[in-house]
Formats: sequence, structure tokens, C-alpha cells
Amino acid sequence: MSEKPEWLDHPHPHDPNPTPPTDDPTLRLVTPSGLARISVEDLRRLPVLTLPDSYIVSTGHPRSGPFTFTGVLLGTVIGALAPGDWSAALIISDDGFGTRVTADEWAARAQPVLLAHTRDGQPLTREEGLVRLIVPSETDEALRQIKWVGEIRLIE
Ligand SMILES: Nc1nc2c(c(=O)[nH]1)N[C@H]1C(S)=C(S)[C@@H](COP(=O)(O)O)O[C@H]1N2
Ligand SMILES: [Mo]
Repeated sequence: MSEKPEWLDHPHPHDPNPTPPTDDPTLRLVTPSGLARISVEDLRRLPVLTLPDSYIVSTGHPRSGPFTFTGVLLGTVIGALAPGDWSAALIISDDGFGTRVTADEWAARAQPVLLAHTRDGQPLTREEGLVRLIVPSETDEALRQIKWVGEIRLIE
């Protein structure tokens, strides 16, 4: 669990994976001192933010949207469940996809980094990503728009 994910140093393959990697929707919250599990229901109990006019942009296929995503700020999840003086978080899907989000990014209110569980007022299905990271500052390739978020790993 502590080894470095290969995608930190190598670019992602660009083809999006259409298939959910696991049947287990539970998120793992990993800190140097341990592991907590967060259910989608836990996530839904936290205060929500709604982000209109979001697009999933790709160079390989047409962009999709606009979508209205609703979810919890990544900073809210971390502040509520793992408060600390973190520098960054790795947001990881069990299909080997992931991105690094810095504390500066999750604190920026102008481009809120969201763990979305709802799209256009409907809960995201497992096919649609279930819990999706939305990084509004990334508008090129969707390589940071992580579907099926399975792990939030905090870095000191
Ligand atoms: N977990 C995971 N998230 C991912 C990907 C993936 O393969 N796995 N592909 C990315 C890419 S390249 C794109 S274009 C979008 C596609 O999102 P969509 O399947 O909802 O259109 O998801 C992004 N997030
Ligand atoms: Mo993509």
C-alpha cells in the first residue's frame, strides 16, 4: 500500500477504461498512521457543493457534457475525516488510474476539487464512475478526472 504507484512517473494510457474495476464501492482513506473506510453513504452525509457546466474533455474522443456535478469538496472530506498538515493527496482508482492533488489545489475555492457522487441530480451509477474526482483546472485530457475513486492517500 505504501509503494509508489507507477502512474506518478509514467503518463496514463489515454484510452478511458469503460469498466468498473471492482464491485466494492468503499473508499480507503490512507494516512501514515492507518486506514479508514468511507462508504458512499458516509460521503453523502457531508455538506455538498454543486458545480454546473462541467465537461469531460478528451483529445481521443468528443468531449461530453455539460454536466452538473454534485459532491463533497476534497478538502471537506480530508478536514472532516483526516485533519492534518498534509502536502498532497493521491487519488487512486483500482484500475490503476490516479492523480496527485496538492493541498493548495484542494484549498482553492475558485476551482473547487470535488468528489462527485451525483450528476445532473442523479446518483452516479457504478458504470458512470460512482465517485468521480472533478478537477476543474484540468481541461485538456480528462487524465485527472478519476472515475471509481477507491483510495485517498495523504502525504505529509
Ligand atoms: N479510473 C479511471 N478514471 C478515468 C479514466 C480511466 O481509464 N480510469 N479515463 C479518463 C479519461 S482519459 C477520460 S476521457 C474520462 C472518460 O470519462 P467517461 O467514461 O465518463 O466519458 O475518464 C477519465 N477518468
Ligand atoms: Mo480521455
